[in-house]
Amino acid sequence: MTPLAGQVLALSGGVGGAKLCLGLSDCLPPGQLHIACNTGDDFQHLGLTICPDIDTVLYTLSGRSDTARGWGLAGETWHVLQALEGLDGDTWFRLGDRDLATHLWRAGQLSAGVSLSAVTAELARRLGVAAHVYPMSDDPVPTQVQTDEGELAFQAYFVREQCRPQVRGFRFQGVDQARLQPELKALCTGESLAGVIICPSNPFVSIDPMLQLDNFWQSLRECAVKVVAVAPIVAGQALKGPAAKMLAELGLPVTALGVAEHYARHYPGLVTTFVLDHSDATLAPEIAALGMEVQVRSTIMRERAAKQALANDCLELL
Ligand code: FO1
Repeated sequence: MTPLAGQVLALSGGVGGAKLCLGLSDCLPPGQLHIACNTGDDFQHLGLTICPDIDTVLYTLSGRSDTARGWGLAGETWHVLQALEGLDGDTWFRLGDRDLATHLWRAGQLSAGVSLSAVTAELARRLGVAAHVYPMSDDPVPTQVQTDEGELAFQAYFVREQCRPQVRGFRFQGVDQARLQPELKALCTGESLAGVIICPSNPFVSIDPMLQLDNFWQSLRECAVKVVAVAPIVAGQALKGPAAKMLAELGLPVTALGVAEHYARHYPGLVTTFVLDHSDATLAPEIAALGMEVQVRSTIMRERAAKQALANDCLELL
């Protein structure tokens, strides 16, 4: 493909987003890729700041992730967790021994007053990640899941309750006061942005927290660059996580169309191009009727080559 002039911004949650980011980092020269990570999943646990989506992106881009489990590090051991169990400690959220090293290092930095942005940039450098990786904000914006059993903090819903409660809605606590990460703001207001890719991440709990922060989505729309969104639902199923269950419980079609409708309703005019999988090609006319250009591609990213191919497709669409 012809090299893109300018910077590429990807918005990513955990596993699905990180896979596309890995493909993008293979296709783009070092430094041209900027990744905004959702921090709505972040929380305090055992006195540590947990940043699941940042870590999934960093571990994936540095080749360290446990691809079977979908989170944490490959070759992990669990001695600390077992010892904690012996102390009757909180073990519902599992931190492996190697992952704990990341968390202890981050805790030290944060308690010394270093911002989450700076900690993330330094961690990326130490792990050998060339892409710029940013938290969406240095201010906490913890996602609260409104369910038939009341409001639950995101990880209580996701891990402790295994996404079992019925979802009614979401609240991004502090989103009205939080400021967008400064380098992301600069990307939106400068001249260098070539395009935006909304990764195939959960629209409700990975992408919405970012877009609703500090007028981010309006700023992106005003950049007048292409915004390519990749559907996280293929043939009515989320490849990972509760996106399909959430669509159903919120009364939206459990298809790529449901995701496109969500983006069109909440962020009118933002998504210029919607990418869906070949198996969903029949949805193209209905999605096009929402005012988006529709492109049909292979969106399942099992092998490295499939990640690179989808990344290349997205870059060509920019
Ligand atoms: N997910 C689980 O299902 N169970 C866990 O015990 C768990 C621990 C964990 C530790 C560190 C980390 O970075 C992620 C972890 N995750 C765990 C994944 C995480 O809860 C979710 O994948 C994301 O928040 C959703 O993107």
